Amino acid sequence: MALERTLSIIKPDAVAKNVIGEIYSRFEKGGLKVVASKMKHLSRKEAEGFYAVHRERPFFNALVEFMISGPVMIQALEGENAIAKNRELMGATNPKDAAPGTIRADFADSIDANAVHGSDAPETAAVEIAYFFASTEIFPR
Ligand code: RTP
Ligand code: MG
Repeated sequence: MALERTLSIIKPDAVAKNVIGEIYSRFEKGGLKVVASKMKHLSRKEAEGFYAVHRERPFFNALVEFMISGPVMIQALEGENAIAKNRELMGATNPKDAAPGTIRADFADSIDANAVHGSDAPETAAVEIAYFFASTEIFPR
């Protein structure tokens, strides 16, 4: 098992539903520690930069519009196999396919408004954490 960090975003739909605490509780019960955290209303430029890998995908514009539609809660999570663990807690991208008890099954409305983001690999996790947090804003315990 590897001690990892991953970047998590509670998307505008879930922030609007007032379930930040419920989602943090899932992280904590799943053995993940919140080691950095900030609420932010992303600019278009920030959202486009964050999702640059998806720039050529047909859903890119809709994704950016959605991500700037309201404030998001951004956190770095740390724990054993944190990247896979977070994605297990999140459930499938489309909430229709998400396993019962996962964050997306319980809080997401659609593949667009799907409540949370989680990094998908160690390389992307490192880039995504650095995109939002300076090293002085990360507090491992
Ligand atoms: P995320 O990056 O947000 O953690 O989600 P993911 O890995 O499960 O999904 P990814 O393939 O990276 O896609 C990023 C986000 O784009 C939206 N999406 N829409 N309409 C579509 O076909 C479609 N496919 C993806 C989702 O909001 C997804 O979370
Ligand atoms: Mg992804």
